[in-house]
Amino acid sequence: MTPIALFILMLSACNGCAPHLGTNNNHSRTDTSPPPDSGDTAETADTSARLPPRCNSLEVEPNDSLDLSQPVTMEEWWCGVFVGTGALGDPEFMNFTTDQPGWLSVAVEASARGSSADAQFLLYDEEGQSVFVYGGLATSDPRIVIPTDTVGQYGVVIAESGYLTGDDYTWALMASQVKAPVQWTFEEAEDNDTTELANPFELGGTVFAKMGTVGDRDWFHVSVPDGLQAVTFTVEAFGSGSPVDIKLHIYEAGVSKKTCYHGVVDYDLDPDCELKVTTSHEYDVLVEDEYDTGSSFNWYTMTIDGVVE
Ligand SMILES: [Ca+2]
Ligand SMILES: [Ca+2]
Ligand SMILES: [Ca+2]
Ligand SMILES: [Ca+2]
Repeated sequence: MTPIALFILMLSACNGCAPHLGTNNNHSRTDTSPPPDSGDTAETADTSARLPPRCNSLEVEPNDSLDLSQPVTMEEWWCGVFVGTGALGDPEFMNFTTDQPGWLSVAVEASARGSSADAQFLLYDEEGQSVFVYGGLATSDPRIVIPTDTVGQYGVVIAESGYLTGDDYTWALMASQVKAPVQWTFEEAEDNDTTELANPFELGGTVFAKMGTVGDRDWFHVSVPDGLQAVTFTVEAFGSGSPVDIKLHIYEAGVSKKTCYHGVVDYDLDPDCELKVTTSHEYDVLVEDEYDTGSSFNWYTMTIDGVVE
């Protein structure tokens, strides 16, 4: 069973509930008490002396279904352990509420803290949007950084990739407000899904955009001046915490010239490519999500610039 199948199974197991936080679980941000039916609260009342390093609070089992999802406070490390002998390991359902729009970071640390666990998580919001978050390029610990336009509740399901459990299979979760990890000069204007609707792009600018829906296609058009040797197209997304894997198709005067999948090194998922300028000065760029996952979590920026001869 793949990790994705595991998550789907876990979510479908809870009374057929969709991945959203229902009214039965409507804890406020300041209410850090466990859900009503989650068992004896004494388990948290007496843990201060036993808190592991760099942990503000501990999970409360059972938290293995949406109904038992545990509210956690933002800006704090919530720590737990994958324990037990269930076929699906020990899923950890947690939730938190943002109190202001802005950028949100959700991070799970395991291997960075010496844990044996290969942690992954599913993040979902009240709209029913969800995203799977795996380890990054330099670490097996998963983290996501996304813009949040509105306040609201988010759910996190943390799981061990092989459903393994044990005393050394620890994890730590923190949701926090962060600064925007990127800068931009303008935002995309949908609908830009065809060449005719391409957003005009000024050389030297940076667009902020999203692969917002399944099937989203973002077209941009740039005219470049005389005297350029090449045009560069640089994406920032996965490397700055976005879950999206972007690819670019570049057209010169309507003719397909290049498809860019990654950066200078193959394992950098963010395209960074260059096209030599020939006789034409008209370029169109089609931005696509490699896996067409489509959600408002899937942000990216793209800079188009010129290389002078
Ligand atoms: Ca646990
Ligand atoms: Ca659990
Ligand atoms: Ca878009
Ligand atoms: Ca679009």
